[in-house]
Amino acid sequence: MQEAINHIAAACAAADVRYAIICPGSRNAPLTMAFARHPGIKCQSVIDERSAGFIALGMAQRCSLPIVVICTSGSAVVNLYPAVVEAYYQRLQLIVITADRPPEMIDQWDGQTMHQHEVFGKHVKASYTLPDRYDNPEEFSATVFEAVKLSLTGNRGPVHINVPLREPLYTAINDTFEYPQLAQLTSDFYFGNKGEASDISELKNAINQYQKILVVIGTQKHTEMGLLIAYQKVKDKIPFVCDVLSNQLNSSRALYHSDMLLSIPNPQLKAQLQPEVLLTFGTSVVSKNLKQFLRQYKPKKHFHISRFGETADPFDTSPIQIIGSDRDVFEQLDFSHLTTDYNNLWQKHDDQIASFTEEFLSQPTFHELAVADRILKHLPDKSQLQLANSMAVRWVNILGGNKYSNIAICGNRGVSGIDGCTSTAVGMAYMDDEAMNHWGVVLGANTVTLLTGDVAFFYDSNALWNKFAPANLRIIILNNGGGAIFRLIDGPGQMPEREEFLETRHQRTAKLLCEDMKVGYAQASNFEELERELELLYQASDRPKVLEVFTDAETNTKFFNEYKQLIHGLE
Ligand SMILES: Cc1ncc(C[n+]2csc(CCOP(=O)(O)OP(=O)(O)O)c2C)c(N)n1
Repeated sequence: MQEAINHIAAACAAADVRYAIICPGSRNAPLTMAFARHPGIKCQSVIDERSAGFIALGMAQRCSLPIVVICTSGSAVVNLYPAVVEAYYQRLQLIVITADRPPEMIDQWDGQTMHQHEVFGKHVKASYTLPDRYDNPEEFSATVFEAVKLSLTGNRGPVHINVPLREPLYTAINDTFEYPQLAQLTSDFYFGNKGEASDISELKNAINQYQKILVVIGTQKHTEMGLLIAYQKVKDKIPFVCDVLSNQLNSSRALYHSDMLLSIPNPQLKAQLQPEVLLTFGTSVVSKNLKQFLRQYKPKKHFHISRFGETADPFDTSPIQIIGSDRDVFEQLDFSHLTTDYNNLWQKHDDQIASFTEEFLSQPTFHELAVADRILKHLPDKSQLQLANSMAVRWVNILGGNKYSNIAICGNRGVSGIDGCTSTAVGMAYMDDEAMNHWGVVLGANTVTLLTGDVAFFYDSNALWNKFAPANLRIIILNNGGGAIFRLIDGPGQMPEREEFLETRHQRTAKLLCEDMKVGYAQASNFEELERELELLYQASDRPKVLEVFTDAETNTKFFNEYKQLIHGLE
């Protein structure tokens, strides 16, 4: 049996797997041995499967390589589910390998046994259950190679490989394994798998016919050079709205404050800003105000441009799908007839919000929006920012955090759970710490900062329960004593159950947890402490560091409401 299992590791290595996260267990011991002894695969141990899934996801967010996560049978498998779903919606190349019992043992009251075949349902690109006979190892490697390739093909995504394992499991404890030599996935595969380019005549006609062309860039993993070049050509004529996870156009004069701009309840202004033609790139947008604006003030035509095509219709505008590279599409379009009026209108309002926000945040009161602003201004150059769900990602969106040059921003907006944000940051920091010499990874170890709320942090505190917690990781906890989002969003405001059942108020701090996990810890409760601790936070260390910033939820709410009111009053 072990020989067949070794073919799984060999096929993964041939398909460019360099990293595997392995969770403990007995049923998966043959897999553990096969991967841990493979000379081309670096393995790390993570105990908690939910955290392991998100660590692998953070690694996949940071690089182009397929990332393997392995666990034992039973409930261990479904603890990977949150990360699998998130990877599915973020289109990340996660290779989930689960040990299973042989089929005759399912439903026989045996321990750690459940239905694992296709357990991730529609949230994987494909599910495979390998044979429970081991006399044809080539079948194992062929299936696994295909699975990893599928994960990397077109719109990426997770795949599930379920491996029934029959006792005895420990036949090869002292063996030195010989792995089969398999044909490698060529680099042409990565560069060659573009979709068929679309005919763009309808797009050309629409651009020629109208004046108000709006570009909206949703979540994208990397800066797309094609978009950057296009932007330089048309920036005076076409507004480019960059959502917080768009990773585009940093430090140029694109629009970063559309969230607050479009919160202004002024129908005349919105009618003026309404696009005739909408061009979208990337996937989802964080800004609810932007979504609502586009749903209500619909363009006459919406084109979505992507490499492989999409099926989503987030603004209810029936987008026409254009398959092609941004650069190729833009190069074929002529914008010479456009005036600068429409762009000037967007730009004027965006600038106004930017300068008003600066002025508002210069007040001495210590509240979370002002804290987030200071943090953004202290981020080290060329570093990574991971944003936890809840207010962290929203504050940075409101502040146009993506305008700061050289900061790459990620977040788990696939299904927006608070359950794996810290683990994702650990995975991302680990990849940067590795800084390996591979074209898929940015060279040089960078700092990764996680900005998180207190509930999200405590929810996923097992993220730090491993030996490799990377030294380049910095965690900033915005501790307001609960899920303060439920005070800030429209709806739950005065609901009597809010504090107990939504906000879940608590008195916890991260101090003891950090001591326990041997992680650096500091606190701040005013601007002076915050400035001082932010300076210290980014000094080099051999372990991760946490800075916990305490604010008062009521003050945060009061100032945010005041900020919104004042913005709504801007002419
Ligand atoms: C797994 C999961 N459970 C529940 C939620 C619903 N939820 C969204 S935000 C939030 C509270 C987060 O609180 P915290 O991390 O302290 O951030 P804050 O609201 O204070 O910004 C909850 C429970 C979720 N998004 N994901």
